[in-house]
Amino acid sequence: MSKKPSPQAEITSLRELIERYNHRYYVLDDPEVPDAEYDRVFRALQELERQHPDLITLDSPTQRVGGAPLSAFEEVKHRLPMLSLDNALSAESMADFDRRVRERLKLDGEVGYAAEPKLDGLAISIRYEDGVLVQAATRGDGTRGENVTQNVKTIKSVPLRLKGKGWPPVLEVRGEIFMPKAGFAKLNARQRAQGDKEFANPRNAAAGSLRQLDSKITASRPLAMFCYGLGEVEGHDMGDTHSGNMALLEGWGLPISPELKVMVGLEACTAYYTDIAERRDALAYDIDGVVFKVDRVADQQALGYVSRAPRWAIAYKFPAQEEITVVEAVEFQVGRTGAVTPVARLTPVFVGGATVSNATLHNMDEIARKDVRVGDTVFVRRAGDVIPEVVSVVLDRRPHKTKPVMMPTHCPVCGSDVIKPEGEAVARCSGGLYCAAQRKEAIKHFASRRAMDIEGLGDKLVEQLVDREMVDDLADLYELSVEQFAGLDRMAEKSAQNLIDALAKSRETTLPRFLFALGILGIGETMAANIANALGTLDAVMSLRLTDLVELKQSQAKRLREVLEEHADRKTPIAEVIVPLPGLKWFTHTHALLLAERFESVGDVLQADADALANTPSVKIEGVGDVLAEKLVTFFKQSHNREVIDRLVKQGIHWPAIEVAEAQDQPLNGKTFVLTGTLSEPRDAVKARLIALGAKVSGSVSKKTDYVVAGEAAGSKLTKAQDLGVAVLDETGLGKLLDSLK
Ligand code: D41
Repeated sequence: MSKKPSPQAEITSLRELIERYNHRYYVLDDPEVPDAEYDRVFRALQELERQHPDLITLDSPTQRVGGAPLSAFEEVKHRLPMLSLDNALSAESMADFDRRVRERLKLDGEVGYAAEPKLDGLAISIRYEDGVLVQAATRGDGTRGENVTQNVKTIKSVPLRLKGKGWPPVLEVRGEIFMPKAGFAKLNARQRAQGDKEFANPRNAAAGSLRQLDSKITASRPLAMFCYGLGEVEGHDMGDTHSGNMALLEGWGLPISPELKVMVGLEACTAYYTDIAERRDALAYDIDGVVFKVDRVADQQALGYVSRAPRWAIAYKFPAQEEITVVEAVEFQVGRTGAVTPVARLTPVFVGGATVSNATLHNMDEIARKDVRVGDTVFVRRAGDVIPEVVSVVLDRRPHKTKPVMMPTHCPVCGSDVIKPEGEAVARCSGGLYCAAQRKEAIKHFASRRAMDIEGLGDKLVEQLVDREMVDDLADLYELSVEQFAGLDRMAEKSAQNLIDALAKSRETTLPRFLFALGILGIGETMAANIANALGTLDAVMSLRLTDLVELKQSQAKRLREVLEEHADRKTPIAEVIVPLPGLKWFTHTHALLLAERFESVGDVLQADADALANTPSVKIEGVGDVLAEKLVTFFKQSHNREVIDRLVKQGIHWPAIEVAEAQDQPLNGKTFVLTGTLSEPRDAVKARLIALGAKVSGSVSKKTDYVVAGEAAGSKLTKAQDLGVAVLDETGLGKLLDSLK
């Protein structure tokens, strides 16, 4: 029988085990054991340390969160200064940097650079003595920083004790502390739920978290760190290259960037920069450029420093995504659905690689929340291909006598009333297609690539057509002649003819495209396809009744009769039954319409037996609920809509017949898929294939999801699927599943 280990031996082995689990989980992103097992081991260590308090050491994992809140941070003088980084903001200045390096090193050939994304976080210095974390300090002014040891120790990817062998007795590492995007989103959701202030961006959240005097708060924040360099090193030589040194750190359990690579020569560096720029949004953390460092340490020493910045390193930054500028005016735009959106007209500013002179303010609630006023200096943000937006106001720079922005009471385009339904954020122009703005947007949508795909009928042209009253409705488009088109600004005979040809070509379409092109509120591409595939013909769609789509459940029918019995006169026409009915929360306008399709008066409803009152729906369309059903039926009921559709069909718009599949025949019927990450073919193509097999494709993961198909760089949806125990398929897995259905 083996002897029971001493408490000291047991404590040591538990600590090693926990640090190994931490490393696997937080650094390698490859958990070794389930959370419950981790918790068990952790509690066992806590218990042993409680029994033997004399055995507690600073590097014990139980000491990550500990001690009372500080009253202030101590100052720390860096043994070696923390250097700053020079910036390159253009390809030319990046090329200049490389040329200077080659000249100073008197090299003919190309230089090897260690390259990695530039994290948008906070620089930190962490000191290990005899392998144990003894101090962590912020960069401060580069010479003196703040002692944030307690806080840094709460970051699980930072080892409290170095792994393996061969580390120098004194090892100071430098790196960046940051908050991954997913953790930032969760933190802000939590702040919002608690009524606390949200953070503007992950960098601010990381800074705020690291600067907490109470390390328990820091411990609750999802911080991470990557090492990017060395500070003081004593008692042991490090390697000859920066990349080699980073590999050593990695071997000792320190986190380094998974993107770190050596690039030889300027051209390779530029390619690396472009690649990272393209993958920027898919990365799990915010970055603002790429850092290049001459890889050979001897070359670094030969190059030296100028005023605290190494001559051997450069940050090649992405164009700024945030800038400040002035709001010159706030105007209101009317969209296709009548939504009146406030837009800020800005003093033009170069941001995120383009000049921005307009930014969306979303809606009045947003304006009020940010308190944006005309004359204000504001931060504008433009990331990737998203619409530029106003992020916040610089209140210090607000001029005198500004007034809050008000929503106009009348549509700025057609003068109709602007209506904002209670509880909704969006105000709408009530003018419908009477409103030129809505008409323009409806036509632009109709002509767009994914709708009727009328090539060459761009926004500017549509605006002219409506402004000159040449087009009042969608059908008018097909009645125009070459001469009429040629009379427009910037239109030659040739392009007018091209447009006529494009219109002719667009006549051959599909029913889903046509339904989508009509621009019915709430009917997107997927829904249009679902409707077309369920019903097969335009006639079937146009003759839908609410009773075909919406079901009144037995229990609801029963309750409805009770309430009507009590509250309504039998002679009251159904259309006049007051909504909401007292004591019947679910009884909406839709239900009143539903009844009105079948019953004249309250008396008729009361006479019908419960079975007859409860509808059995004859058509089930995936995703079409009560609200959408009502919009759909109402749209096709309106005579002007029917008339436009009739004329479009008379002008030769046609599509191939659709075979209506019996729902039960479809192999993936009733299965819900979520697609995430980058797939090897367009997501829409995969989606279409799944829908064709009867599946539903949803945008978010829930317990009802049957499969999550995860491509490259899948993020939070994949994590959620794993949390909920939803089956996850990679593309190969999906291929196999589809093959098995053949
Ligand atoms: O990702 C970063 N923010 C980053 C910052 C990085 N990847 N490498 C860096 N390398 C250095 C030198 C070359 C001085 C070791 C840095 C920084 N410095 C840095 N961060 C803040 C100031 C300087």
